[in-house]
Amino acid sequence: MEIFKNYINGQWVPAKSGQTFKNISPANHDDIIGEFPLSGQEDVNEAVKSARTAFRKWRLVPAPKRGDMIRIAGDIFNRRKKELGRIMTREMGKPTFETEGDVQEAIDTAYYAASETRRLFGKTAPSEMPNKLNLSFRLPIGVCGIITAWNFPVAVPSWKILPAIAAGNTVIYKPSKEAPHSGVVFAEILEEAGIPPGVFNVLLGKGSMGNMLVEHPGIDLIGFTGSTDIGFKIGEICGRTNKKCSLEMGGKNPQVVMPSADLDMAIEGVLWGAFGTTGQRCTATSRLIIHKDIYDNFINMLSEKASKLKLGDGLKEDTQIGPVIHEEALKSIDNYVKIAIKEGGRLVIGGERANEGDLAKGSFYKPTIIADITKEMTIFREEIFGPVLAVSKADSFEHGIELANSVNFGLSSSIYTNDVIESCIAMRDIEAGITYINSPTIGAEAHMPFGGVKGTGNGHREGGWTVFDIFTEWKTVYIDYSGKLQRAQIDNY
Ligand code: UN1
Repeated sequence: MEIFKNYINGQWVPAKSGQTFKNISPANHDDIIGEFPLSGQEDVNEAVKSARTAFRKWRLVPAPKRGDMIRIAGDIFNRRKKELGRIMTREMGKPTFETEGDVQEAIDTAYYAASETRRLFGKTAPSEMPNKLNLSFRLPIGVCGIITAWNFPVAVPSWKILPAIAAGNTVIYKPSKEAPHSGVVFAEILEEAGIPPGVFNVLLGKGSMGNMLVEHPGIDLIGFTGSTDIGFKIGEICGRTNKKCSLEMGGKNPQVVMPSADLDMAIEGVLWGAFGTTGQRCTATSRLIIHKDIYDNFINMLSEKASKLKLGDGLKEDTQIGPVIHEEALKSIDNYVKIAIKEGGRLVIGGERANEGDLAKGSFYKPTIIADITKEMTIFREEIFGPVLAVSKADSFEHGIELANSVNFGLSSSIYTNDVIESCIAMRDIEAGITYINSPTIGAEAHMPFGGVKGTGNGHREGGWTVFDIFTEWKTVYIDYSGKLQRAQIDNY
């Protein structure tokens, strides 16, 4: 069996305790991917020491030079795209066309972050006083702890890690325990790109080790993508330990469909938004809100297409939908479906595990549509993270927007309409960080701000230029060349 290691200070090392954990493929439980170090406090201390030491030099490397290395990392991600795609599919399940897309997002992020190193603009402003210059510019923050989920094992970490390093920070990265191999390849790529020892470190392990990172006084910032429960806990610890903290948490993303929409296109949109990545995206379409005039017809057309989606091992060419991540997730998804039916939801298709033929080897769940969901019901409100779509009826456009907003999350959203007034009102009034007009809730682009409102986030935006607001802070400088003491607020008034 392949044995994997941590990457600390440019060295590949086992956990100090010698302990390991195994990871298996969700598409085939007999396929053991390897043994990974189960890191603990000593490993965290070592990585923090390495990242702190490296920070002293890395912050002084000119930003465009740091950008050159990030650009090379983008080239290597590109070169290894197919191979890395297969590694990711094997460990987390989504089909290779999706995992290659995931790597593509990292490539785009690398090139974007590299170019931003020549554009980390500061500002100058007039002084209140003569012969004085006021300016303000960005500086890196220090050591960043990055903790991410398994569903985008390369793209989501790249959104944080690459801009963090480009801006002059150093990083300790804890990949999810369900996607550790992708984390190892991430380190191999940055190593080959010439990122110096200690600037980027990878620690493999479980949630308890992530907690050690969040608690560690030698870490200045935590960047997290994952569940709302864990995110809120991280936020509390970062408040107590005074760390900057950027949280990307759950979603309950709606697609609203109005009668004026191109219905075939709206169906294609919801099929991809709800069942792509087996519904395991924080941006997944988990609620479909249909205007009453087209409600029955739309559900019929949609369920016919959804029941034909091909489930299978993501490594097979013809697979459209992969497994869910593990048995525990499958049980939780199934439990949500049972609750929905008990609360009065109408099961249209799916609602059970898929175990025909080879599917029995893994954790597969049939694409599921449950109609007549009202806003009081559990599956209207709670994130399921699986291939389950809750369908609700809207009496009017205004009611559709009200339903869209009647949850505690606000990441992504979508409306299908050909009415210009409805689309403008939706852009303004849907409570979400992202609104798509006539396209599904998934598919954010690397150079645009990404993040959510309400229970989804804590006010930060990754992606695009805004990610540098997370990974830098402002230094203000006053240069007085008057040759005498000028007292602000006193001599000039
Ligand atoms: C996530 O699910 O955590 O917009 C990120 C999208 C992808 C990213 C999803 N580009 O769906």
